[in-house]
Amino acid sequence: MSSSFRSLLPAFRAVATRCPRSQTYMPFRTYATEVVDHDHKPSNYGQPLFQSHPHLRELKPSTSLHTPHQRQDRLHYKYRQASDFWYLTGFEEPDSAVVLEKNSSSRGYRMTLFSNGKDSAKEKWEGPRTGFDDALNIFKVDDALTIQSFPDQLRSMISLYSNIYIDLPQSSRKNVRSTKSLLRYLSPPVNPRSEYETVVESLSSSRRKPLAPLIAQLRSIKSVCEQEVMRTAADISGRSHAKTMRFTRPGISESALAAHFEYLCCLSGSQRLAYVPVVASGPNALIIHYTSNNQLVQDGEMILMDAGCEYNGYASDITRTYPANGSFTAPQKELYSAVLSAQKALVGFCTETEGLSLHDLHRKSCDLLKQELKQIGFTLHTGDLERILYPHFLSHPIGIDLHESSHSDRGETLKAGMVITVEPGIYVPPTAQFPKHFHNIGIRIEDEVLVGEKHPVVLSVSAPKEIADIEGACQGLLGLESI
Ligand SMILES: [Mn+2]
Repeated sequence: MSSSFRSLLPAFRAVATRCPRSQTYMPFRTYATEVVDHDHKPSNYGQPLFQSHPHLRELKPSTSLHTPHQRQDRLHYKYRQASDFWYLTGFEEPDSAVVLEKNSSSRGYRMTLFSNGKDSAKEKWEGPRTGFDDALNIFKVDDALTIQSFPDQLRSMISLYSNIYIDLPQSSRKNVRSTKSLLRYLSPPVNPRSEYETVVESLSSSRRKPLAPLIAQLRSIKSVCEQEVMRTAADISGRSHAKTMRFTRPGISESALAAHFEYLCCLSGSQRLAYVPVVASGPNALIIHYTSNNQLVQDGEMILMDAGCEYNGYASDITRTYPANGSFTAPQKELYSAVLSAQKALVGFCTETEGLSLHDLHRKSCDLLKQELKQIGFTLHTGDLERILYPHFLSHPIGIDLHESSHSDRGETLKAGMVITVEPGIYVPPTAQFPKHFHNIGIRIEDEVLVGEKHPVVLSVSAPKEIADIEGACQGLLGLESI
């Protein structure tokens, strides 16, 4: 059984739909009396302040930081169905639940969907809802019932079975015995809580088994249809990366690039971004999860852009690193080539016949990057690579969720039909142990790879990756325009 209610919001989605602060791209000047940390990247502060972000004039100490309107905006988020529930049903409305009962029918199970159903008064304000008759026909369920009847129905169903697969909400999993937290989760406000109490008590018995690990196994192998949707999602993101490269010029803000990317994805039919993009110019690229995206791009810097859209329920995840002015400098080119050749070798290992796990691939990525770095003049001591230069993992499974890894095992061998990311990176801090001409350069190259039996398929091929292609995209030589 699986249920989905509106009370759980993945934090990143709340952030993703927040409106970016408006910014100005005009050249600015400051005055000798203003204390400004010129060109300081990364910023010294945990928020944009006038000292680090002088182009944001509203941050001048005399201006108030927030308005009540901005605070209210942060409370809102765009509803997104729980992934496992959507995988099983395709149903996107909030306040819904589904029960699958094993039986001897030709299908092998009976499916009951609970939802709000039609309500003309509410629909006038909130938009249309699917009626129960339509639910039967469209979502191929055996029964479509009102969510109001869920506690009663669940109670009678539970008494019939010895094994009940159900996932408790994350927030109450830490304290499963806390009936109150589960009640808050299970209760739409209209139902008397006492009804749920009885049901929850019967669920707390030893008959209850976790459902999520079983669904995770199913979700890890993508059907041909899922592969096609993921290829489209990656294509939309890849083309948007290429066009954003063309759109980039020194002086533009990181947030303008993020907004441009999102705009392009939406134009191509994407419903939303799959995550808050990282648009890190220059030394900001050394911060792995840099999402403030609120500084200006300088001439001579590179931009590390980790961004992907969601399309028809599936996430995409691509990272490219490219020169702001369209041409790599010699050290940028040298370090980029090192990461690129490791990345391409790693993609080649993403087949079932190689028999590798994500852990194996990660170990290979460390070995390959060490070899590459030594060839371009790095002297590496134990731990330098893993702790300083490449502090993150190589890969994660991707699908309906960006990181489909909560129940996956990094030690499991790759199978045909899995989709994983391959994303090695090198981030060189300005310390004397590393060659000076690479200081403050951060590079990550991330593709989405469909594991094949004998051959890997790179889903994110539309995003330029070779040096000549990147410079061509930036300079407009590939026939690509910025919109
Ligand atoms: Mn990723």
